[in-house]
This record gives sequence, C-alpha cells and structure tokens, in this order.
Amino acid sequence: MITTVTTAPIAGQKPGTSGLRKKTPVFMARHYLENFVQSIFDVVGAAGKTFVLGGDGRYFNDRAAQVILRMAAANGAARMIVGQGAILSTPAASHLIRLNKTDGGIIMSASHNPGGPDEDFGVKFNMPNGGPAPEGVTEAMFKRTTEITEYKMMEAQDVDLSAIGRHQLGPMIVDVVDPVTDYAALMETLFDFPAIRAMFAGGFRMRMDSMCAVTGPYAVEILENRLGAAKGTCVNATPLPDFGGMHPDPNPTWAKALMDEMFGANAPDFGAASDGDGDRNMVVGRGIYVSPSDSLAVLAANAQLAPGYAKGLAGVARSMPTSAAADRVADALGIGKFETPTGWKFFGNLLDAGKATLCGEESFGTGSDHVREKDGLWAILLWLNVLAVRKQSVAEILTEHWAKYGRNYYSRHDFEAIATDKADAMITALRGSLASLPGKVVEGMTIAAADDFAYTDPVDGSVSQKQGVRILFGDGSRIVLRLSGTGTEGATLRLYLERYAAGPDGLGLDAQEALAPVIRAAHDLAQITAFTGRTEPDVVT
Ligand code: VG1
Ligand code: CO
Repeated sequence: MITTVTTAPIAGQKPGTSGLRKKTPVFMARHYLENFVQSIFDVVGAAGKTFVLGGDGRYFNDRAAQVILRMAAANGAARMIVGQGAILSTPAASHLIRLNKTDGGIIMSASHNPGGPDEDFGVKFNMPNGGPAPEGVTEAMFKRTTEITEYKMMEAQDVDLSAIGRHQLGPMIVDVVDPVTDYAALMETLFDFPAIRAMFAGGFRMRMDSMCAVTGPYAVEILENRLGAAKGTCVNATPLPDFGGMHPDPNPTWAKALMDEMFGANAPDFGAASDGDGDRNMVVGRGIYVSPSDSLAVLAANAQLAPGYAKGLAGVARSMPTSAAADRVADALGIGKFETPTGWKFFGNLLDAGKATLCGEESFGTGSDHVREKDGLWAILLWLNVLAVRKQSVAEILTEHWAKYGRNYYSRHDFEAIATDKADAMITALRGSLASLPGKVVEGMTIAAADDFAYTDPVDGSVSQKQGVRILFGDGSRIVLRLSGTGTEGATLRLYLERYAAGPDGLGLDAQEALAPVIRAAHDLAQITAFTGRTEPDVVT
C-alpha cells in the first residue's frame, strides 16, 4: 500500500516569517506539496507520532489535507487529529497540539493573503509546544527540500473528514474533531463569560467581521450562542474557499465595511475583525480605531480584570517594529518587557519559560500563554471582558490610557509588489548608510542611533540577524524598515513609524498628522521614491 515516489528538489521552498507560502498553482504543481511535507517529516520524524492537521479552509485546503494524511500514514505516523472538514483556526490548532500532548501539527494557511485558484496557499509546522517551528527547524526543513530524492505515499481512498469520530488510514488512526468545541472551552476558562453575557443582555451591541475566513463558526458559537450577542452580530461568518473574494486581512483598508459602520451613524459599541486563519484581530470602538500597538498596551494594563490573568502578568513581549506603548505599561507594572524580531515563533521560548504572559505585534496580532500562536478571538474576548468590567467605552478607555502613559503615535505604511531587485537595492543602500546617521538632523529631529536589529534569544541563546533597519531619534521617534517575509509577489516594503507624545497636550491628533515629520524623514533617509518609484503606500494601518 505504500509507494516510494522518486522526486527531485524544487527551488524556493524556504519558509518565511510564518511557513512556506506560494501561489496556489505553485503548491498544486507536481511534487511541490509532497516534497515539502516529506521534508517536514524527514526533519521531525513521523514514525509512531501524533500530529494535529487543519487549515483555514482556503482553496486546495481539502485536497492538500488528504495528501498530507496519506503521507503521514506512509511515514508511519500513529495518529492524526484533524479538524472537521480539515478546518482549524491557527490558534485552535495550537491549542489542540497542546491539549492532546501531540508531537506537533501541520497548519495549511497563507493567513491574511487572499485565497483561490490564482491566489495564495501555505503550509507550516508547529512544534509540540503548539508554536511555529523556530528558525533552526525551518532552516533544516528548507535544507532537506534541496536534497530530497523521494517521498512516501500511501495508496488509499480519501478519509471522510466531514464525519466526526475515529477513522483508519491503513494502520494510522485519524480522529476527526469539531474545530470549535475545545477552543471555546478554553476561552471559557480565561474570561468572565457571565459578565460579558450580562453586558450583551444590557443592550451592548457589537459587529464581528470574520471576512469569510476561518473564525466564522468560532465567532458565532462563542459570541452569539454562548455570550448572547444578538443574532447577526457576526457577519461574513461562513468560511469560503476564496474568502468571498475578500482580502482577509483585518486592517482599516481591507476591513473597510467594518470601519465605515463603526464611524457611521448608529454605530455599535464595539467592532472587531479577524484574518484568514484567525490569529489576527482588529478592534474598533464607536468612532475610534485602536492601533494594534495600543491594543497590546491597553490589554496588558487591564488583563488582571479577566479571571485567566487575575494573578497578574509575568512580562510583556512585543515585536521590534511594534510601538513601545506596551513597554510603558510593563515599566509601570514592574514586570519584564521583551523586544523580539517579527514573527510569532520568537515569542515561544519566552512563553514556555514563563518570562512573558502577553505578546503582541503591530500587524494585528495579540496573544498570551494560553496557546503558542497569536489569537484573534482571544484578543476580542479580552477586550469584551475589559469593557464589561470597566463599563466604559473604547474611546474612554483609550483616552484614559494615553493620559496616564502618554501616546505612542504609530502607523505602518506598506509598499506592495515592488520589484525585488529595487527593494533589495534600497535596503542595501540604507544599511550602508547607517554608520553615518547618528548626529544627523532630519526634519528638526536628531538621529540618536541607527542599526540593523539583531536578537539573541534570552532562553536558548540563538541569534537572529538583520531583522529590520532601525533609525532612532533623540525625541523618542523611530523609523523601522524591513521587507515582508510572507508575500508571494515581488517585495513588500514595510515602513514603521512612531512618535511619542508625553501629554497632557497633543494626545488627540490624527496619527498621520502627528507622524508627518517622521514620514518625511523616512522618505528622505531611505530614498524610497528614488529606488522604487513609489510616492504613496498601498496600505496604511
Ligand atoms: C507579517 C507580519 C508579522 C506576522 C506575520 C504572520 O509578516 O508583519 O508581524 O507575524 O505576517 O502573520 P511579514 O514578514 O510579512 O511582515 V499571519 O497572521 O499572516 O500568519
Ligand atoms: Co494569520
């Protein structure tokens, strides 16, 4: 029943910030998925092991799942735990890996990238702790893809993944589980559901936009069924293979309908959206947008209001490009603070070691030690818990937060699908100029330091170089530039902009206005237009 298929290495199977992502036709091409999956099994070993399998339901998810199951069986795996219909949100997969003490999991997702026959697909491996494989492991997988000569495949019919319960694939057990149940139960242990239920019962109105991606069933079950939010609170709640043509990235540009509603007449009290695989979140108050960096800081300052965090936080970790707002909260609380490279895999050791309890990224990712992924619905529920206890509006909570800590004005400008050689030339030139920058005055601000961020993991000592160019100004303003590691078309330049206002004056400005000099300085220093021809970003968050 087991065939060994002869293959040859395929170039470019290098995992990026979060797994291997390519155009769907690339993934569907001969041997492509198989080579990568065999490389995963060759590195982590499959014989006798148990893995979790699921994905965000995008086009090719169902067929890829059957291929992965046949390969797992052929490689001697003992058991696979699969979400019904091969569906699992990324945080739910992380939870199942931990709950069942498995040997890891394979998640099929390209997250916030659009899905469909001509859009994106992706595969990533998560470790037994539930978190994305660290760089050392993904590097080993990539190396394996450059040497591979064969893969193993079991000859068998499809497993009926629509049927919850135990199935067999040869000697391998396939347990098909409800994707929502265990995750929803975990959320009930962390948050004050009765308090949130009482808030909804008292007329609190919410809009939850799942963007036709994976969180629909989770959101309906938790928000509408368990917490009593009005029917219809959750929109775009049916996961579709092409996300209904939407770009399932919860930011003001792509979740525009939600933004319009939250800023329109008769806006609900609270709005939220999540991404393709359910690990990102955007939260919006009535008439006020919450930047992800501020969201992390507010949640850190208020986490103790939720039962799961009543004992307080060990520390807060943020990715380097994320604003320093959370650092101010950590300092005030007297707890640890950490600055990591972009990508959730860098938080895993801090969470495992009990050094950090909350983590966040400026890219709409927030999470805690309850799983080892960022978790969109978790963040939305923590906000709801805070709102239920404080009985204030989002605007009031943000205003009080800024008054207490000052405000880190923040924005990210993305320049998408730049020719790779142009983007590389720009970054190379910028790197070359770093040593000459300190002392230079731009837009009236003096550059205090400039470097290329390197990170030494405080737990295992591993070093990650070249994680983003930082230009720090004497007044606390900051510019960061890096190239995306999740895109599938050309290069995406991410320009991160930050400026601190201590208050009490000047806390209520529009972020783009407050950042205008920093934006001009960034264009001046990096020569973005000269190198790329771009004057305006494609996406502003
Ligand atoms: C982006 C974000 C990063 C995030 C990553 C995966 O990476 O910037 O913060 O961890 O996506 O998120 P990059 O390399 O494109 O900047 V997800 O929700 O797409 O898995
Ligand atoms: Co995601």
